[in-house]
Amino acid sequence: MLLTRQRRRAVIAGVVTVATAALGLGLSTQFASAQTTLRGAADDIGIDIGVAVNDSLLQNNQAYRELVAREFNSVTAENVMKMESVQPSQGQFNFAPGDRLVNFAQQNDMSVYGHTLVWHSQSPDWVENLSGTALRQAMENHITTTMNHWEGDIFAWDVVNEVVGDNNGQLRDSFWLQGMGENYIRWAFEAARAADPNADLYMNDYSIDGVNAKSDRYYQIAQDLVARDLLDGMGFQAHLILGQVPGTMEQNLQRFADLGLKVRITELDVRIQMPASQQELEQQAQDFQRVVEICTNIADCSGVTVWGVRDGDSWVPDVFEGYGAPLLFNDNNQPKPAYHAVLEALGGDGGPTTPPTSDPVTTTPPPTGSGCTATLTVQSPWNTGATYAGTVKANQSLSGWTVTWTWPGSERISNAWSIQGTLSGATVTASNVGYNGTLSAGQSTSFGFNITKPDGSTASVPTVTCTPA
Ligand code: G2I
Repeated sequence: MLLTRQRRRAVIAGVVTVATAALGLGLSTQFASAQTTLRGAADDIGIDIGVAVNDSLLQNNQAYRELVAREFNSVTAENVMKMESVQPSQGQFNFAPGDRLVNFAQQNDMSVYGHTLVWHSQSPDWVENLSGTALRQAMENHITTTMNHWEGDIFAWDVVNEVVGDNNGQLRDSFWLQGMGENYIRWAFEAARAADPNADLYMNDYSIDGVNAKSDRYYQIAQDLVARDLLDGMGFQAHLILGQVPGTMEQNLQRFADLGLKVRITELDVRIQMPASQQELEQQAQDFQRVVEICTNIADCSGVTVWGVRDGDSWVPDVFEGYGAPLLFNDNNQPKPAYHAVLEALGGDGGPTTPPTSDPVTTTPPPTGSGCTATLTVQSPWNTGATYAGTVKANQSLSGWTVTWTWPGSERISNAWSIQGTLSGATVTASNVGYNGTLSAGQSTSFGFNITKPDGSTASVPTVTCTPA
């Protein structure tokens, strides 16, 4: 099934009804849906959660395909729709790899975002050697032929990519600019509009996520193209560094939306200096969450696309030496803290899908000298919750035990196993259940629970008192 602009709007309309019904029944107090996949949650709120797809992994790696299809409702070709891939020799088009992605997307009910028609990088040599009218004709022919081929399959295109340089907002001094002059941008959009009037036409770039000279220049170009009805959206790549979501990002996207444009986060990743610590992975989760929230805060944000699936798939280590781990999944296809944070930001249930079995974050030092000692360990934190493991160790033989502690902040137990008692308030008084009360000296037993912490604070580790029954 094709996911066009029109269909997405219909999806949004459907969601309003469902959400209203749910509220009427009093089903939701925290407005979190029970969705446990990114795409389930994103579908509920009518936006795209996309991913850049690597063609050779798509062909050869079943686990990769399953992960993409399970978690994302939109795809972008990481490389195979670029000009050097689509038209390696003049007039000879190779659509097969792109078709493979389009077929995969249609089989899995995903939309396809087109990347990209006019870019200074990954262009074939033959086109770089043209100029003047010959270059213009080649550009227009590439746009027309490519968009016609995927008309109805690709709902939006990065018509031009990275056309502003990093030097004070000047146009990038590319072979396109040198060969045609600055009108080439408008000519590209005119060709694109004519080729597929139903596709959304975007500009796209990096380092324009906040308000700065480069995004200011895009704002000017956008005003001109909007006045000519040639532009529908602005793509913000958001290749970010840990802890550096620009403070002006929401304001920046909003000013483009206020021009009547859609906005989209098109290539999100958050790179970390390696090796990444647990604390850095938590910071990364917050960064991802913030970016997704910026999109959900803006009515005309069409979605968020992450630039790759697993950390090992990313372009980052090849280009930024010493940096890595920028994505939502690790190389065992397991979700990272950032995944849970994105799921929550989309309104889904960010709870852990695979609590880690090792590498605990924090452990309380056990008090000594009493009949029993107890510890709490944060096993798997996410932004507004965490899973804890508890242990009770008998220092003498016991026929039962009680552990108590007080949460310092908004933490509250939502569900627990292998304990019972007064669990849900700020002060917890929990006792053994039937099977784990009798312990001989030196023996240990375990229990566990999940908490919610609506204020997003760090999961704390309170001091636990253990008392024999
Ligand atoms: O550079 C990151 C992204 C910046 N915005 C535009 C995106 O299109 C760009 O994507 C990256 C791909 O993720 C990389 O996979 O673009 C790179 C090229 O500029 C891609 O890298 C290239 C490698 O450098 C080549 O060695 C390789 O042959 O991918 C090629 C095809 O696999």
